[in-house]
Amino acid sequence: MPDERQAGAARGGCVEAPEQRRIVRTAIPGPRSTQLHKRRQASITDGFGVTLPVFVERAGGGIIVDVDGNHLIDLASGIAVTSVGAAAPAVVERVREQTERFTHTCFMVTEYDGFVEVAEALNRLTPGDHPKKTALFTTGAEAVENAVKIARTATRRPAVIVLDHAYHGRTLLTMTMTAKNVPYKDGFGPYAPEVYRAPFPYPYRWPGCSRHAAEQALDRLKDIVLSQVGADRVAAIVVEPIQGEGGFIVPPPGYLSGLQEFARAHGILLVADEIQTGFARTGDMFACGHEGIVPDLICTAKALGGGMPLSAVTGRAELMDAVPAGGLGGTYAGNPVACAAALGALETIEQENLVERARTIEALVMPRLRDLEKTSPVVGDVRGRGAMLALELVRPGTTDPAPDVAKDIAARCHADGVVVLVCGTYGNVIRMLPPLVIDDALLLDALSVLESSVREHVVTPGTC
Ligand code: PLZ
Repeated sequence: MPDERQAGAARGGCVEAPEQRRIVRTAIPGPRSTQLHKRRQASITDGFGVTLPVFVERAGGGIIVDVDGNHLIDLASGIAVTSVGAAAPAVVERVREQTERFTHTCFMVTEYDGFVEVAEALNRLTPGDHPKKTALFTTGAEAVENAVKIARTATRRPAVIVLDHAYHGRTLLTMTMTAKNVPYKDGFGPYAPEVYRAPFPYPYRWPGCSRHAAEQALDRLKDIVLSQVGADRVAAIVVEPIQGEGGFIVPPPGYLSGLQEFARAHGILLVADEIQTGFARTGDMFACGHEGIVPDLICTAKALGGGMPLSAVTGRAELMDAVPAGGLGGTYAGNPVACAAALGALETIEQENLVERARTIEALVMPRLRDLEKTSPVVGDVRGRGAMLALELVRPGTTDPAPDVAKDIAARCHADGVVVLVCGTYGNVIRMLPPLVIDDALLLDALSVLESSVREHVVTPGTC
């Protein structure tokens, strides 16, 4: 057991919050992480990848402490999960209290109030003031699968429309709905039927003038629905209001409202996948809020559970009630400990005004990313909203994706103690998803590391 954890155990299980400062004591990964990683390789399937083979001892605020005593700045939040930090006091306290009372009953066997309270909170917080109901599940993919099941039952239609660059999960249906082949789909087919794909308006890569991207993407989608699939066969259009894994792609103004208008006109349900964007991340409680759209169903997960596995589908009450009793569920759906954590996370998001905090993060970071875009020929585009920000790396003077450059810059950040993630259909986007509670000083330190990693890359001969 690492010394610091022993000290924590000696204090009666009370682990000290990590010092909010970047400290690089060893090579990253250090010797203890390397040793543990060897054990992992011998015992765990190669099917799981890893961004940074560092083993974590504790985490909190904007810091991850590894087993070698390095303090890494967290710009990943475990992929947009720990928005309130990885050990937020309100989450820890409610989880502790709940686990002492009971860890599980199965909500389909006997009920508990945490499930009801989370559902009430989601009905209140999600866009629109119409009557809403909620179903809780465990993972994001499960929420998307269930949204499709609900949409099919409510409309009695089979087809689902998804978009280029979309990511919806790894289960059979959600993998089918996901756009990118390697690593998500390759070799895992045959895929689920009745899933059709339309273009997503990716401003940086839209052929011709990006000013027409919203309108042209909508025209293509309408054509696919009306002339290829048949509008009266389409149950739902599923959209990430800002695409996550696909590369932090923000659709141009007018696209989401155009989608909503078209869906309504044809009795098609609009399903927003806000699994990555939800709960203050983009500087609004939900990314749908930036364009004022009100989806029929909204899928949430990640930040909802404050680090515990919890997901939800929230939507118009009459749609949610279309499924007969017993049609939805799951042994662990809305587990009581996860619900307790969610109540702590939601309380923190609201009380600490993390929506505003995400906007402040954008105001601190975006101007510096824009400078980087102007001065570094490998940076083709910078984009995002709130605390969901990204750089797209290209071959200088072109828009050709440069995944090797993204990988090299991420590796330099990692070596200097900053955890960033790479994403994008072409693997060439570096994304930033800091916990919303990160200190300004830490955030700016991480940004300086990112800036020098980009600049150092450029001066290294022969790499691009
Ligand atoms: N919808 C928009 O971002 C999960 C994927 C990590 P689960 N994104 C992280 C990986 O490589 O497996 C995600 C998402 C959006 C759905 C999901 C799926 O959520 O909780 O991973 O099932």
